[in-house]
Amino acid sequence: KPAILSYGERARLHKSPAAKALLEVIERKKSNLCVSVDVTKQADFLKVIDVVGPYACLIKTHVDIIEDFDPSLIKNLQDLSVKHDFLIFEDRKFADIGNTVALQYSSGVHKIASWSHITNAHPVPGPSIITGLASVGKPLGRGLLLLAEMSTKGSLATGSYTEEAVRMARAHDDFVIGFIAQRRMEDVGLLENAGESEEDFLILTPGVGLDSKGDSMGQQYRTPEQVVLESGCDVIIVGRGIYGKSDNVDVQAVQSQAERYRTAGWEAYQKRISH
Ligand code: S5P
Repeated sequence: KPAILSYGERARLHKSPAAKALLEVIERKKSNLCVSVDVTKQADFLKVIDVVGPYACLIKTHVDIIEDFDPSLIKNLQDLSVKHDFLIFEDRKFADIGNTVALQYSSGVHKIASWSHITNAHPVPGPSIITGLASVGKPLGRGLLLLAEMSTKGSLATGSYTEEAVRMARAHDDFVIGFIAQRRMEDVGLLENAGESEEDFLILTPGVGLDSKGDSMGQQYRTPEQVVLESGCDVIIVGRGIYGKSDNVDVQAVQSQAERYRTAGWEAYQKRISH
């Protein structure tokens, strides 16, 4: 088996500005940790991000759950992204026809494309969802992830659906930079990048927790080691495992969890590339 390339080597080879930027941050900060900040108040949102920022390569948002949203939040988020050197991923999960998703991505209250380096979409409408989003995001140097699999119990995104997602990405690799998935998907030919192929999709994986196996609403957790080492994924996405209970942000606890997951993710990666 040929040696797996490091994040830094992959950054140098990558053609997508968004993928390149993410791989560079990962290498620079020695962090493959994406923190998902699913809290509903601006103040908590910014507080958590300021605490976890130094440990994260990427901050994942659901901007539509912020109750007191106003445009200043975006400016503050961007300032934190510069201060702590991370990229921004609005987890919008677009799922409509091309024309509609282009409007949802560019317009409305949130104007996602103007600030989010990376976003994601369900492949369910077919390739037109990619061309719709690309019409807005590509000129801005943004990148798209397709949801090829989900972390939840009973997910329908399996088998031929997952395969079709990979096929769609390959046909649009000028804008699609990778997948939300649970594994490398080598059965559909997604190889660990060994520098022998032009293709280099990133695999970002939610459903990661060290202390819990799931929640009461279908979420399922695996450990960073299972995700990065055993399943060959590139980035771990961790939410409640880090910020805990959103109604009471304990800065000390949030910081130590971020540090813990960052270390676990990076150690799993080091084991993977040394194999
Ligand atoms: O399959 C998925 C895809 C996503 S993007 N499963 C997920 O859980 N997510 C998102 O990851 C979900 O929307 C949430 O924001 C985060 C997981 O949060 P946690 O608190 O369970 O770690």
